[in-house]
Amino acid sequence: MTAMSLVRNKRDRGLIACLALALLAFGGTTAQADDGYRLWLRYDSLPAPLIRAYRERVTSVVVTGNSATLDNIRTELVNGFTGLLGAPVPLSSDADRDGVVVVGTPKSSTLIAGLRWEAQLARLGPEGFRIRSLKLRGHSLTVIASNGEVGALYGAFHFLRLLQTQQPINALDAIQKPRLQLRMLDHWDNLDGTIERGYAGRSLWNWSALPGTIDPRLRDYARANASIGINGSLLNNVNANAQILTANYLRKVAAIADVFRPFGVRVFLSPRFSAPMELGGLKTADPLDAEVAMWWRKKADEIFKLIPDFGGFVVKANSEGQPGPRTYDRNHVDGANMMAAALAPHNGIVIWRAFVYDMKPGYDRAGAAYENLQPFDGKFAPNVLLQVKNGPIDFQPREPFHPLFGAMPKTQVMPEFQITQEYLGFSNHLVFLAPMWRDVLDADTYAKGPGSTVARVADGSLFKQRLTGVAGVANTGSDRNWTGHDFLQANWYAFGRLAWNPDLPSRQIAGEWIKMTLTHDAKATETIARIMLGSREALVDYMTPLGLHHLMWGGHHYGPAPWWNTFARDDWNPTYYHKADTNGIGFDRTKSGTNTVNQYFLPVRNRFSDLKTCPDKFLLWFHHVPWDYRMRSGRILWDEMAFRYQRGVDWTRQTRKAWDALSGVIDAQRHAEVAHRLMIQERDAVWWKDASLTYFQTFSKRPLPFGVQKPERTLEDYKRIDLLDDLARGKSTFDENH
Ligand code: GCW
Repeated sequence: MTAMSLVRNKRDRGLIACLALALLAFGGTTAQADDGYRLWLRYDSLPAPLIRAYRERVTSVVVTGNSATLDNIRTELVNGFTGLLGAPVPLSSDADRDGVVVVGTPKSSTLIAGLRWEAQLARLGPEGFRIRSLKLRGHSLTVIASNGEVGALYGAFHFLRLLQTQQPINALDAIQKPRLQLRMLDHWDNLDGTIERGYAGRSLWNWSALPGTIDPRLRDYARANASIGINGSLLNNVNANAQILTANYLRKVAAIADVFRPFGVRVFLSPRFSAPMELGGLKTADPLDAEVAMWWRKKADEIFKLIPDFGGFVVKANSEGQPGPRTYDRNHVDGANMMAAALAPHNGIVIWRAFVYDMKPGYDRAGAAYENLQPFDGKFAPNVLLQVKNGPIDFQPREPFHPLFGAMPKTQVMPEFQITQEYLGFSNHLVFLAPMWRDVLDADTYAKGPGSTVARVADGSLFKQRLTGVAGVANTGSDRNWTGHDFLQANWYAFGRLAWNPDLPSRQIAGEWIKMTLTHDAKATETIARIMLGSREALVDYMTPLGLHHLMWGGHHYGPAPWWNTFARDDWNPTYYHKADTNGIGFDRTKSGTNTVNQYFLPVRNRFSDLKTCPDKFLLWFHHVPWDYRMRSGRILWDEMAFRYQRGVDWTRQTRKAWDALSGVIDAQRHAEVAHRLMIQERDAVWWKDASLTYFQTFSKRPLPFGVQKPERTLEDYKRIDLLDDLARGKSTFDENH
């Protein structure tokens, strides 16, 4: 009994092969094959009527001045316009005719200096920009200006996006400024080229070839980030190897930083807390030891000498076996502030992770970070940010917002999202994550009364936070299309867009991405947007409905294993999280249980605590509920759960059909790739539903309600499926012949 034999795989594989062949034969008329490498920066030519309209407004590009960033702007605009408008758009030196696009800063461009926009540009900062259509000396121009060259680059990408998404450009008057200062991708990349929780190939950093050989792909990575405003990149795993701080590796890091700099991306590193012992030969890494502090100061000096704009450290300490200050009976503030003091003279920062939990008898992991960190509010140095995961457990398909948001008014807090899909079907499942992040950003903490949303905590407006930021654990890798599944490029894109403006609606982000990446066909765009916007709820339905969480196979976290109870650490076992018994199911976090619901402000606390007001989506997160409990839908809990699992499966089937119908619209290569992964997604959804319901049924002892398909296997069969072999071999999809 194997995973693949769970589905009618042969028939499905045959179907997809036929489809791919048919598309290869006939697809040439509609769309060329595409390997996805170009992401959302494709610049294929627009429809003829639009080209005619845009050409009046885009006749040449004027970017004066010399710098690597200005070079990037020139290249991007010339390539972009030429591609989109189907004929060369040249560079010129003067704005002496209609349709010239002028880009730069008051320093780089005398034309821009002459506009006297200083006051406004100053308010927008070095990354903000203004775009205006105006008349100058009788000519119609478009001016893209910023106080900083990177801001001008962001403006150039913004303007290109207007064309890519077919917006009007003749009467522009737009200003934009990023709402969050640090917009970071965190790479959990190991020095041996593997990526922890990475599902799209190997690390993009080729450490053994650096610094001598620079993979051109590094530039493309930085460029893609700049196009969506991402300005920071943590290069190594937070489960850190001390070697990254050796002189040898720092030279390699500096070479990467040189490539990223002209795109406005600064590098960060994750230091191992015990590095003074491992690299410096000290007897301790005690943060209050003078020699230790001195070692870090010298290390910081060394780094900044090589990389003057180095961002700083991201630290995982005393978490999941990592060393930290508590190893020496010190606390998190002692550790963070010691490192902050080393970086402060160079304007570097420390991002201290709040992902800290210990195991005590009868303890609730969901309350751990709050218990560990909240008492230190107001104690962290001014160049420290506390990085808090979106939810209190660990990047589950659905969690309520983390109770630390709003609870540390005197601490600079930044959210951490996971773009890579550790718990969400790896790179095999199509799930658009913007709606999930929106849920968290829009969640009202009530920390200062109504309207105290997580977005307002993050952007600093709620507590006048000086440094702000957001991090996303990257889903990129060496796969040709960067993210394994073509659709998961949308999550990289969405992360950048939300980091720039945490109020952007998911629908808008999806719409932009589809038009830039897949198609302009109106009907197809609508279908694809519908798929993307419904995908997260569907995944929650077929994996962990009604507030269930952490039911994944131990270790690799791919398939269902709600029965799993063999880890020595209780809180790594799914049984710890669902607590199913013959009476019911769910984790009681109210007064009658662990009472960690108490960490939320009123009235959120009461809303979650009361069974009557707790939203269905969080029901089993906060409550242990009897199987025959009457739900809002009128169904009893068991039936509702089964119904939701089925609904998730149904979605995957409908989605496959809808995608198949787009075969003439999307290029053959990406269409077939996506179709293949949707087949896997359906297979997995069925597997999740059947394994979970079969297992939970041993407690509920109730029949499946009408309309829910019967599982084909026994519980013992489901328990025997073991994917460890495939995953250990580094495959991002199952072996077809497993
Ligand atoms: O989600 C868990 C992952 C670990 C990860 C950890 C963390 C980098 O299973 O692989 O380690 O979170 O965020 O530190």
